[in-house]
Amino acid sequence: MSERPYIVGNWKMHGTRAMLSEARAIDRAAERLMKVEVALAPPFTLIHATRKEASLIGVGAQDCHAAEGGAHTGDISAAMIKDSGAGFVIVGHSERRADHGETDADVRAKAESALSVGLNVIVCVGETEAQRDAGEAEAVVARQLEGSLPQADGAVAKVTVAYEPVWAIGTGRTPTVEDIGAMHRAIRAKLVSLYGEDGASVRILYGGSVKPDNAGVLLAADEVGGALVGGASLTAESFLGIVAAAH
Ligand code: G2H
Repeated sequence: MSERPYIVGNWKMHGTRAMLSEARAIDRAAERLMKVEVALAPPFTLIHATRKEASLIGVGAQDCHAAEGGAHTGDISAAMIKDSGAGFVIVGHSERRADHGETDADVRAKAESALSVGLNVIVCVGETEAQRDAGEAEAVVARQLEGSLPQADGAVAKVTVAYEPVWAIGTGRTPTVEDIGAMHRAIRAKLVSLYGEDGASVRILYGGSVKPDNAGVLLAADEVGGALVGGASLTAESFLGIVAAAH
C-alpha cells in the first residue's frame, strides 16, 4: 500500500468558476504537504480549469458514462474526462446509485471504461442505515465489491476503494473507529480474495462527514488509507485542515 494518505475532495454539484480560488489555495498548500496525496473532483464544468489552476494536486471527475460515445444526451465519456485533464474518476457513489439507479454492474462497466482510457478509478461502496441495523453491513459491502470492482487485466493497480456508509454522508454522524476498522479489514480481505495478493496494496478510503476535527481519529482507524471528503472540501480552509490531520 502507498505510504502516503490519499485525501480526495468531492465537490459534488457545487462550484462555479469563482471556486477556482479554493482549488488554487489547496494546490499552493499541497506543495508544503508532500506527505499527503491530495486530489479534487470538481463538477465536469470545472475539471479543465481546475487542472490549469492547480498543477500539484490530482484532478478527477465524479462519474462517467460506460460507453465510449454515442447518443447519450447529457452524459460524459471517460475519454472526454481524460481529455479535459482529469487523472481519475469516482464511480458508484451512493448518490449516483440512489439518484440514478446505478447497479453494481453499471458501476463496473463505468470503472472498466475509465481504465480503458488510462484513468484511475475510485469505486464507492457502503451500506444504508437499515442494512447496518439489520447486521448486514459487511455482507452488503462484500456484494458491492464483488459486483462493482473492475476485472480487466491490471485493474488492481489503478483502483482505490472508498467505503462510505450512506447514513454518514452529509449527516455529521460517523461510525466508531472500531466499526470503520472492522469494515476496512473486511474490505481488505475481500480485495485479496478478488485480486489475489495485489489486493493488499489497494488503498481504502473512508468517506462520510469527515471534518478537520474528526479526521485525525478517523484516519487512524485500521486499514484507512485516506478520506473521500464532501462538504468539508468546499473551502480550502476546511479541506486543508483535513489534509493537515493526515500529514
Ligand atoms: C460522502 C462524502 C464525500 P460528506 O459522500 O463523498 O460527503 O463528506 O459531505 O459526507
